[in-house]
Amino acid sequence: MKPKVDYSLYLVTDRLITKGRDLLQAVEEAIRGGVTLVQLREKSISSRDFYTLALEMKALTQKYRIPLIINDRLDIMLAVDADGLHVGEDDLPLATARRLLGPEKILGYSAGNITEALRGQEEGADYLGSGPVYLTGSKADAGEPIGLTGLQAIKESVKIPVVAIGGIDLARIPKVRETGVDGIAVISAILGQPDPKETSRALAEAWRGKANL
Ligand code: TZP
Ligand code: MG
Repeated sequence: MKPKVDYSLYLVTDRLITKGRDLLQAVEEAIRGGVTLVQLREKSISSRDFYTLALEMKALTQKYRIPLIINDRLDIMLAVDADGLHVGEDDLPLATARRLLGPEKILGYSAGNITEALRGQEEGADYLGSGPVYLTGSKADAGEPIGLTGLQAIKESVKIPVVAIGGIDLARIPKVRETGVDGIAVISAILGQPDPKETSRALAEAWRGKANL
């Protein structure tokens, strides 16, 4: 049986945003602060370096018993036996990825509109990453923000979990949460901050509706 996944605070990595600090250390602090799953998403990196980093990230996420998702690279996902794969429109087709992954692994899909969301659900995605909700400085080709209205429309069109991504920070959490989505995915709101542990704790508390914003 596929384990039930807590998508509430989804950390997506970018080793270039940690301002010189070690990525693994920053991710460990973030997990200790309350991150519920991690996606290793690294661009401009050799296959060998990606593989080595993925192995290290696997050991880390295993230590804290949270899932590790690999962005795009099915070969690396299989090589390190990660918990899942995240693909977008320009990557391997979902059905192909699902066939190679088997039924037990988590398969995520980037959906920026209802058409893509329905396709993702139809073709075997376990969850959708939807955005960018707001403007983001972390993905050059992210496209126009879909806003809270676009996000809510996607959430209401599918049965699988939807994770909001793009420009989400502490102050924006209440409004994002009101759309009914299952979690938030962030890069800079955690890895771009000086204290990833405290920032993650604040984001997790805000998601649970406990913070004073
Ligand atoms: N996909 C859509 S927006 C985005 C990705 C990977 C970047 C999110 O980064 P940030 O810093 O949380 O806006
Ligand atoms: Mg991709």
